[in-house]
Amino acid sequence: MADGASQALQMSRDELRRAYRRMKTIRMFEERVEKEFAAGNIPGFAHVYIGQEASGVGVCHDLTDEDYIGSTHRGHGHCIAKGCDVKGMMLEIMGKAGGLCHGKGGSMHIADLSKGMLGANAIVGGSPPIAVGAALTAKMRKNGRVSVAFSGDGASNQGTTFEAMNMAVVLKVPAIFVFENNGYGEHTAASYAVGAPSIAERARSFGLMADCVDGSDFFAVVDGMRRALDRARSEGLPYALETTCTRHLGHFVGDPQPYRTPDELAAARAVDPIKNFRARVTDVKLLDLAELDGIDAEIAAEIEDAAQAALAAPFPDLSTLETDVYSRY
Ligand SMILES: Cc1ncc(C[n+]2csc(CCOP(=O)(O)OP(=O)(O)O)c2C)c(N)n1
Ligand SMILES: [Mg+2]
Repeated sequence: MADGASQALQMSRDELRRAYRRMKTIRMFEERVEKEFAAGNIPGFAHVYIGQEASGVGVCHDLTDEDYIGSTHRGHGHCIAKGCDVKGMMLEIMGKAGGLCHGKGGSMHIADLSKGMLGANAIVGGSPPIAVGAALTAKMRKNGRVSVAFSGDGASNQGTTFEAMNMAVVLKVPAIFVFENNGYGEHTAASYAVGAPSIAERARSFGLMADCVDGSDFFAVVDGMRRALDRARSEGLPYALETTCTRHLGHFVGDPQPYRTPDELAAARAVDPIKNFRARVTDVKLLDLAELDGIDAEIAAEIEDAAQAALAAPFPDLSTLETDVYSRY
């Protein structure tokens, strides 16, 4: 397997810029979500993706708008990685009428079918069955699309996930199960709750080809996904990819995390996919720090604009209360 530096050399500058922009947009978007949540501007719950950016962005790097992803309750990063509009997301999370789902979905139900984003999902283990259904559609229509189910380590223990993996093998569909193992399901350590030696190992026992990569290393994730995509696109078969990540913050915004020691938290936060990426691409002199800092400034302005627009926007009108609730066929 090529190391990160040589993999960076094989990507165009535009590809690297796009990857950095997506990862940094996720980071700054989530920092703003934390702030607006604390200020009381976001209803419900918010689960941020800080520390896991390389996983979502690496997984989506070679996907097109036609490929599908199903997401989780921690879905903002997956949406941004798949190309969803940041302003539309901020409006949605604040419950505003101009949001991607007209302000009726909120943080845990953002969907954007124009980007192949089938939806965040508050049901832990909810996305694997949906992604298998989408993969079956792709198979029957012979359109070459693949379908990715994002799940966490906690979701990897759910019966829905087991059924979906079995069905993907039986039906021979191009479904890719991505397990983002950030070490915790809420407040319970994966080392306690995942009974198998590893999540990838357990997926293999279902008959899937499976792999485990460092989810804080964008290049390692892209590399793993290329193996998964090759199998899904050329053979139409499923794959499982475990990405090991660290959750820099609590389960939800405001979680005081009494179950993690200060040393453990400091070690988790020291693993930073964005710092890692900056070091890799500047080492090989493909991008320089000034250019990356310039991208940061552009993203900061974009997030500020999105937040101000969302704060100023109206809530949905009462007359639309019953629209967008059920799909009509
Ligand atoms: C079916 C179901 N059971 C329990 C919950 C409550 N719950 C919300 S998030 C979560 C933990 C999920 O952990 P993991 O899959 O590792 O994702 P992470 O939060 O680490 O991203 C639980 C148990 C739920 N939303 N749905
Ligand atoms: Mg987890």
